[in-house]
Amino acid sequence: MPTSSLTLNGRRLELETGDITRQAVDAIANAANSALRGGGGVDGAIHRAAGPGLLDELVRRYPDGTPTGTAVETSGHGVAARWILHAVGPVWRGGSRGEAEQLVGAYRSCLALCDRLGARSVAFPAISMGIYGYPGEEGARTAVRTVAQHLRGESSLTLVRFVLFSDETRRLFDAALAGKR
Ligand code: AR6
Repeated sequence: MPTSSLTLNGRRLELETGDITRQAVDAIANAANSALRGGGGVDGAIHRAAGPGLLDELVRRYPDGTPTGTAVETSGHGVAARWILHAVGPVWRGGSRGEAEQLVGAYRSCLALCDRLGARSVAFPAISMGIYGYPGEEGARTAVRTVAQHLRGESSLTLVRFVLFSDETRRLFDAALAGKR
């Protein structure tokens, strides 16, 4: 599927189908859990691609992990990106437990880290939309809206790319992006 994109304030928001571990961008985001000790899904793939130095850095710098709705950074180790942003999205529990605010928080924390680090490009997976069970349509809309809001303001970022692992997830993000045009 070809890349879809939207330009906001001279900055690009792109959608791509693929594997986030292979992205040549300044930073990639990881859909982690609050313990920050690795896991399945995209977290497992990133740890495999980065190598054992990633877990060593997480254990050393973040002994207590990080709360749901926040993110922390490490270096990229074996991946092409310079930084990995470990974001913790919510587990879906029906929608009345602050899940939406926590999902927004996970994306915003990554975007704020990018600005602090001076990153110009970042790639995101569909945080919480796998093992954590966040409903697809709502998750995609929240992700696109949160990034679009950030790109309309001041930021070091000139490119934000969502890297979607399946055609179904890609379709949900395409629909969310179409709603922004
Ligand atoms: N590149 C891009 N996206 C991917 C990749 C990849 N290589 N692999 C999977 N995805 P999930 P969550 C997609 O389950 O829901 C872990 O155990 C996947 O298809 O990885 O936030 C953590 O340690 C889905 O669309 O993350 C946590 O315990 C999206 O990434 C928990 O899972 C997110 O799915 C976090 O669950």
